[in-house]
Amino acid sequence: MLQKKICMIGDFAVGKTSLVARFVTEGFSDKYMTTVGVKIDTKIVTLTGGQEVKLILWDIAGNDALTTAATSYLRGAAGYLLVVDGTRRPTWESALQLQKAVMAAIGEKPFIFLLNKSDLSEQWEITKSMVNEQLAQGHTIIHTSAKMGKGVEQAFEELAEKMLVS
Ligand code: G3D
Ligand code: MG
Repeated sequence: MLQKKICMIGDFAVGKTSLVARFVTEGFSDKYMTTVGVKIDTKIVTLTGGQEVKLILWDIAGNDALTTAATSYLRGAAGYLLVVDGTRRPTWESALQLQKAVMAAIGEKPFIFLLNKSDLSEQWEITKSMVNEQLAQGHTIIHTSAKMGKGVEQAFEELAEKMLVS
């Protein structure tokens, strides 16, 4: 079966681990911790054309010194999810910086911005114009809530589709 590595990218506490946990517990999951501070989950998804692909999900474990833009973490990734905490605007600025850093490290690969914690709409700090600026550049943005399970499956599946056509 086709296998594709996906990296979770973004600041501390934006919800990377929660998104992976939400996604993989809806199906079968293998999980193991490497010695390098990375947690790896796998999940098989079926794409719209019926093709199956095994997603290998890489997530930084705990408060290791390793950062999500580290080359050792990114190596071999077919795509990545840039996670933003919608209630903390600096995490959005971070994601934009990280996207440039990741592209410099591994070249142009499919990615999607996730505006996570969409259930906390009263504390929302991401404006429409910030979103529109990215959309105008052809980037994909999906609102997610790891807490409510909203948009999570869509996010991983849409990235999988992008990786297979690229
Ligand atoms: P990280 O892996 O990016 O560091 P985590 O982030 O997945 O550990 O999440 C950080 C905190 O945000 C956690 O809270 C988690 O429960 C919370 N969180 C993650 N996703 C959502 C979401 O969609 N909505 C809300 N309301 N909270 C979310 P704690 O308190 O456990 O540290
Ligand atoms: Mg984490």
